[in-house]
Amino acid sequence: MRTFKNVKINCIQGDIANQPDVSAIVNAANAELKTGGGVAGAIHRAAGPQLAEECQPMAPIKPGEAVISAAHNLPNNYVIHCLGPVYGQDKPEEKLLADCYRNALQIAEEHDIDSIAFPAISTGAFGFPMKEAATVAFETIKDEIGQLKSVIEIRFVLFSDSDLRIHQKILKTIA
Ligand code: AR6
Repeated sequence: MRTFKNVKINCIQGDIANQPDVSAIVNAANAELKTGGGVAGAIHRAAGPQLAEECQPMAPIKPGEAVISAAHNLPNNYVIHCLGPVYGQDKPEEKLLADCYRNALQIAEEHDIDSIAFPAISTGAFGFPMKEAATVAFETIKDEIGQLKSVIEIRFVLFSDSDLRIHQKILKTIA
């Protein structure tokens, strides 16, 4: 766990679709804002079909963009959907991934959200190397932290133990 300017950042191993104590969870979405594999599949399954219905008019979104919806059958208040870059295809990848984190936090602020859980966007089907993605995520969040007023807790939910360890290690090194 690290605290920057009163904002707590922590990393846990778990399922992003089972974080009942945060106000918003972030979806590693597809452009169409439909269900899919990985995070998008888990979130849409848990939220129910109304999630895709609500999102449909907002689609398609572009890499780096974020949009917000209700959470339907999920135990949260909101889902913030981010389209990460496909590694090796959507360029510059690092900027587009940073845009996801920046835009998600900005939307969270606009909705007075106090706690938000992120998955490791782009690191599954989209192929972003885990260490590089974690570095971009934490550096971007640290840069944004001075702008945050409502968000006081940021959680990273990693699927595997090795992904958790990578994130914990990189979080420690952020100056
Ligand atoms: N909770 C937390 N992390 C998870 C979960 C979960 N339930 N499931 C997977 N991960 P991905 P992307 C990890 O592929 O790379 C989808 O099919 C996973 O191990 O979900 O942004 C969409 O429809 C990996 O580290 O997202 C899009 O087409 C990370 O979450 C596309 O994949 C992200 O994996 C988006 O690809």
